[in-house]
Amino acid sequence: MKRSQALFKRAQLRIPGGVNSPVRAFRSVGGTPPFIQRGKGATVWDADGNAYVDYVGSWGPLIAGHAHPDVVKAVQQAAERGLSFGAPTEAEVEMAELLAKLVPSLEHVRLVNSGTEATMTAIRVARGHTGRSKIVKFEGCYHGHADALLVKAGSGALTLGQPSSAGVPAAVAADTLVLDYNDAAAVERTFAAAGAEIAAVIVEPAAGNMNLVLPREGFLETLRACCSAHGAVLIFDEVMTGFRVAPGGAQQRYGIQPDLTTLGKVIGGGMPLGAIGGRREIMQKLAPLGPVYQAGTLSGNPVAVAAGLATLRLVQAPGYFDALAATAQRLCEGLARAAREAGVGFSAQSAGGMFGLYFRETPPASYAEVMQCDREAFNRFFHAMLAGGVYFAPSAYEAGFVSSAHGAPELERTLKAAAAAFAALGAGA
Ligand code: KE4
Repeated sequence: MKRSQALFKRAQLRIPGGVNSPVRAFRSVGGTPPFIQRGKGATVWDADGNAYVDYVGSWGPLIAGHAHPDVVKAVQQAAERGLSFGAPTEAEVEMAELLAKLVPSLEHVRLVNSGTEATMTAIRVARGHTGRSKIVKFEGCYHGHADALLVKAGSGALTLGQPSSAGVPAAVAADTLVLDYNDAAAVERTFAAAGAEIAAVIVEPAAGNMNLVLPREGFLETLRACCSAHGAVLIFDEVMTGFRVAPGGAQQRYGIQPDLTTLGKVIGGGMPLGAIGGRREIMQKLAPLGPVYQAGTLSGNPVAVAAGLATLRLVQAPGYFDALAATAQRLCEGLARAAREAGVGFSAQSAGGMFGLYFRETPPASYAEVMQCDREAFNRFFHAMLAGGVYFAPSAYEAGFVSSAHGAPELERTLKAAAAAFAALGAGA
């Protein structure tokens, strides 16, 4: 990885940590991150010419694989008509109508440039709509880097949050309550004690930022019931799960209708695009109609929207989603079988086109259980797989993603590398 090492050294002279997003720096797994030069389908190549089967997919957006011809053509054609106008365009109307068709709870939609902007706006419009300040989030869920969401649990479940990042004022964190994911009883207790002060609950309806943790039976239902009973806004952060765990997102998979939904990743197909949508009466609080301000120079950017529309057209093809889910399932079954044969404590599970790999006997159902996973074993596995030409997320606390470009050859290569990696782990290497 000589060129990547030289590039990483150079990058660190001018960019904090040498990266433009922290997880890319490999600090959780150690070593030098490969500098990726290009991607095609399920494969990416690094600056030294090494090929990898890619299960990061830019952290979810590349559901149709890298450089899909339909997406590249749509981007080229849009770019030739101009990159940005700062004026309304027909494509944005098409995107809003398509999102409302695919996710019926989206009566009104506002396009933004990232998942962070979408969740930041969702919190603000929920507070504007209810006139309340407190929000509830869950330990282990990540909703982007807006101040109000960079908060960790206070000393007790009902005590107010503390900043999880420097630079977030204690006063801002104090309005965020952090509960345990999947703990429905804690949600009920919190609403019983402070329901009238809660503007919103924001949740990853299937959590993908503490590795993959699925909602327990009744958890999302409890959130829905408590928010409805106390007039709080239920926000499903579907930036990762949207068009990933089901064609209509987690709200379709689990049959729960939120008041607001945030989207990102897949809807931009790899270009910067996010969205916030939901009940008309809440969304109409947004400027220019209502008193909640929100804006963006490049919001609804025509090139990004073109990439997103082309990607969403691909995702809607008959059988597309079932094939994607089957690929993720086959990957998980194959990895679990290889680990069992090597005597390594390991489990895996998938939800639609996303999956979790765990160095523990069973998939975790809470943040505490995720913390029981053998992180050292994951790191050794990660590097053995990277050396074998398979690129998983460089952290034990991230979910993985397949694309429609992942087929039998990619699976075969992955399971061959996994057999060697688990054998080495089993031998205590
Ligand atoms: P962005 O601002 O990164 O587009 O979206 C933030 C966000 C919001 N909500 C959820 C559920 C998310 O998963 C994310 C971003 N996900 C991470 C992956 N764990 C992005 C990768 C990164 O931070 O580099």
